[in-house]
Amino acid sequence: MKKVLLSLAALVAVAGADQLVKLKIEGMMCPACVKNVKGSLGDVKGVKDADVYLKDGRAEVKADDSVKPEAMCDAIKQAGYGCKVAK
Ligand SMILES: [Cu+2]
Repeated sequence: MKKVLLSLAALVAVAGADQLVKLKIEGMMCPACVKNVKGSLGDVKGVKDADVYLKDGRAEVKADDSVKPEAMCDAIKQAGYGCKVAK
């Protein structure tokens, strides 16, 4: 039993790692767009925080390591904006 608990703790530690993903976003025209994009990103499971920059047309997303950047872009595209993962 003790062994199981220990490996569970190790799993949580691994899953708890964060990544910072940079996205290029097209089509944002005003603060409402920023809000839409932020909201869409927030709906993606594992996303913890998102900074969206209207003037630069980009976003920085803090998320769990398990989240695929493509999933973030898909959510933004569904909201009607263009999105590419910036490298
Ligand atoms: Cu707008």
